Amino acid sequence: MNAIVLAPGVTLWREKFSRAEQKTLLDDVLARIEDAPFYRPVMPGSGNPFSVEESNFGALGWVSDKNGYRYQATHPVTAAPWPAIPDALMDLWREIAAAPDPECCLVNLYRGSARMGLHQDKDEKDLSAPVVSVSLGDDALFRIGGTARKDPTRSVKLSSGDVVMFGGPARLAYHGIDRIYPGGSSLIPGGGRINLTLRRVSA
Ligand code: MD6
Ligand code: FE
Repeated sequence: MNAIVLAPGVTLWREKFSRAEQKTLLDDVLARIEDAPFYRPVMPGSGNPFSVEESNFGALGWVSDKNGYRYQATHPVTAAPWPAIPDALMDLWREIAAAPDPECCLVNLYRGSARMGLHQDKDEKDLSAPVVSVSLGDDALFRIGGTARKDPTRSVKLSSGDVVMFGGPARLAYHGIDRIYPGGSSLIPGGGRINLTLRRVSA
């Protein structure tokens, strides 16, 4: 498929999931969310709420609370184990990642003015595996930089069905979501954007 290399180690596939595949994946995701509802994490220390709501699929979920960031096997509100990662996402990972199976699929829900500040994905023990992310719903302005916070950044609009992979020299690149463009997609009931981020956690 038409892979676009945005920077060394950063690859983008436009509409890797067709509209029909997006709908099937979304239905699967929302069914699993019934068992692991979105909740609003808070920042370590300050306790300020995230503007995104989150959940997870897989053996380990990424969570943030007053005590810090970590991976844990259970939902922080329901205490239930996370649902399994959808097959379509396992298939995607096996097609492009060239690494042992992912253990975490972080699910981010952006509504309204939700955004995600510039960050590194660095809570995983295995930094040799890439991180793979799938966008569904409204467009988003994604910003990527280098491995230092002060490095120059570039911005790219991500649309429903797009897939981004960070690996190798870009595994610890700073990145974030500056804004969502509301109302552009009818995929998600109630509007907004869902991002699914697949990660290998253990070495
Ligand atoms: C998002 N994505 O697209 C947030 N992380 O909503 C991420 O934080 C991300 O897209 C690592 C690799 C790819 C990503
Ligand atoms: Fe990230």
